[in-house]
Amino acid sequence: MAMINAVTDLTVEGGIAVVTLDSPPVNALSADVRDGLAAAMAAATGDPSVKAVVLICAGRTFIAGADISEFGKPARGASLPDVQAAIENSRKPVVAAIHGTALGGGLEVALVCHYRVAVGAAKFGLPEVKLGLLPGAGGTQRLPRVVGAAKALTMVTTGMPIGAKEALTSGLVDAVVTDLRVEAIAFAQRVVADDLPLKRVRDRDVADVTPGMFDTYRAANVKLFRGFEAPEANLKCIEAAATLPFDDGMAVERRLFVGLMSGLQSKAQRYVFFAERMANKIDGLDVNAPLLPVTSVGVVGAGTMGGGIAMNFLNAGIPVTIVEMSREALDRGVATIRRNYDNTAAKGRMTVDDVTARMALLTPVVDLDLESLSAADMIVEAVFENMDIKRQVFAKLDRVAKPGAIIASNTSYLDVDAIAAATSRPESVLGLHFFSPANVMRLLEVVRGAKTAPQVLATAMATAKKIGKVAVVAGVCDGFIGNRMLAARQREAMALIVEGALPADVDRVLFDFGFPMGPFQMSDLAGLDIGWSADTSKGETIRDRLCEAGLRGQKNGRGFYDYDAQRNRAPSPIAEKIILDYAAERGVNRRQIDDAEILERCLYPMVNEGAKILEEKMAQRASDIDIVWINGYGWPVYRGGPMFWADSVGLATITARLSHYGFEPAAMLSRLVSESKGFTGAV
Ligand code: 3H9
Repeated sequence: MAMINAVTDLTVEGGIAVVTLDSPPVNALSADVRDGLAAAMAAATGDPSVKAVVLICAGRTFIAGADISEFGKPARGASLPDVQAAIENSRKPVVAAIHGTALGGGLEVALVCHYRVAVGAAKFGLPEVKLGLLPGAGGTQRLPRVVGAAKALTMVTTGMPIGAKEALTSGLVDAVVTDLRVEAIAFAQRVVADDLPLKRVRDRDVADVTPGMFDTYRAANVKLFRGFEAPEANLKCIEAAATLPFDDGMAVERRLFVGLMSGLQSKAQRYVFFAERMANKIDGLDVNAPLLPVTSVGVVGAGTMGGGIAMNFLNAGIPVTIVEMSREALDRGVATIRRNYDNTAAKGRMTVDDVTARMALLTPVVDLDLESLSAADMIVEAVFENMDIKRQVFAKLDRVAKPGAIIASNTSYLDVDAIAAATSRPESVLGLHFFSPANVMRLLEVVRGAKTAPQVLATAMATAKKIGKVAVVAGVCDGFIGNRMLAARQREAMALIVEGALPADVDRVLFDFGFPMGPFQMSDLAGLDIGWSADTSKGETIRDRLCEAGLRGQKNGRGFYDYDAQRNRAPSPIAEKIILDYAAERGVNRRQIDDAEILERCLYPMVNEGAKILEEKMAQRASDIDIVWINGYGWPVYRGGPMFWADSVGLATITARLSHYGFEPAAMLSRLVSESKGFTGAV
């Protein structure tokens, strides 16, 4: 065995040079890997005893892409195109041996090999679009020459990978094997023995091109691609592959790649990639400390939230006992879970057997004393959002839960320390704030109480990862990270409609910014009467008056908007009159409010609140706040989250505009401005 460099080995076995890359964690194409590959190819092609080359990776995966952490830094090491040319133009056949995920630059390296073999669990994709990019190493020109224009178009614009079976039928791999190394070497020997041709993908034609296919695809995905620059650039590259000679297509790819790479959207999306992984890390916690077991879970409450929470654990194969106070509520909750699974199965996204297996993991119990939860490792309370009720539940749980069990509340804004104080073991208590629908939304705020034990927190974070959530640690404060900042936005949105804007103006501005909907559409969707009661309503707020007038939001087709049977909306004249009357009673001289003011007044106070959250150490880092807003509230990922976005706008501008509108800028904002720094250091 010859060591080429720290991450590359070369052995020659039976006339086949086996080049092994070993650069944990994911064999990304760092300068070392590129250098190693270049040197290994030179050594293999220069060695007369070598008849063919196998390129394989050690560790958990084949090359998972370019090394994203190198982007934006000065270039060093061998260039990727040179390495690819050395492989593609080699007179000796090169076989890629693929396991794990061949993604991005990894697949682009595989595509310059003459043959590809893979294990059955391997995945293949060009996910650059998720980083606001396009495959910049020939992927957009070579992939359609192998799998056809239509499949390549879907793969590059969605970034979704395909499995080995599909890769085999579409010609992306030549064989699916079991013992990768052994069978890849045997494959290479066969290529040599049978004198099979050196198949260069670049020499093939693009199949599957139909007239108008690009315009049709563009039109069909308007909603999905709204606001993003990268999907259209990816589409243009596949169009170029379908219509231009290879080298001209490569030139189009390069030009569009460079444009995206230097733009703010890709910078934001690359930042989010690392921010998401960073969010799972807890400052000051020993990563090697043992975790508590979570092999069974209890859920208190089978309402919408409780049912959705239970599904997360069932999906991960963890048995759940779900308790309710009445048979009727329990049956309704279980039926909803079952219906959700049945719907998923009907769409072909899970099998009927999967549904049966998941339902078999669920034990529904009518249990006032909660004693059926005595064996659970983790218990999540999801009862009505009321402190007295929550404290009663926690006092009961304290009596029945086994020692060491984690006891969590799904509260969305209540004081987790006050809830923990209802038990004799506040160290075992924390908040797990799931977002609705809890089985769909990726975000989980993990609320660390004053007395929560580090091991309990670490176990909750690990469990969150296991059930597929993006977890962010929050401190105990009103609304935690997400709802606290949302409240700042809601206050301003309401003020704006009193001062002169209409709900549809505010919603339009925020939709155009990139949110899936504006605040008033969101209120209508959630229901205007949440937390409202006819008995206590005093008509003091616009919301009170809307509810008193029978407007409830989407659920009765009347809210800030009127809705028809297809949920098409039109601004409600009743709501508008209520707003105008309300303003008139307060002597407000309504004025024309422009879009810039709407945007600034909705978003800058959120940034200000985010700064206070950081000052108070309620979030560990600015990027955690961004992860909350992207995954829980529809903040457009291409704008990087509120704190990244604030940096891109400029904190001096934001501070000045906050003062202009009468807000007191957070001390942290003023400090950062005086130090010429940003929140994230990423812009
Ligand atoms: C590209 O290829 C451009 C090209 O077209 C050509 C340009 C000329 N770079 O996700 P995990 C780190 S663009 C650097 O937790 P998993 C990650 O930060 C790239 N680092 O593991 C983490 O570090 P830490 C196209 C990377 O098992 C650790 O690896 N490729 C990269 O859940 C583990 O990651 C992609 O977009 C990278 N490319 O998932 C693929 N990838 O431990 C991006 C990972 O310090 N990667 N890291 O937090 C993934 O999708 C997943 O990481 C993968 C593994 C599926 C591979």
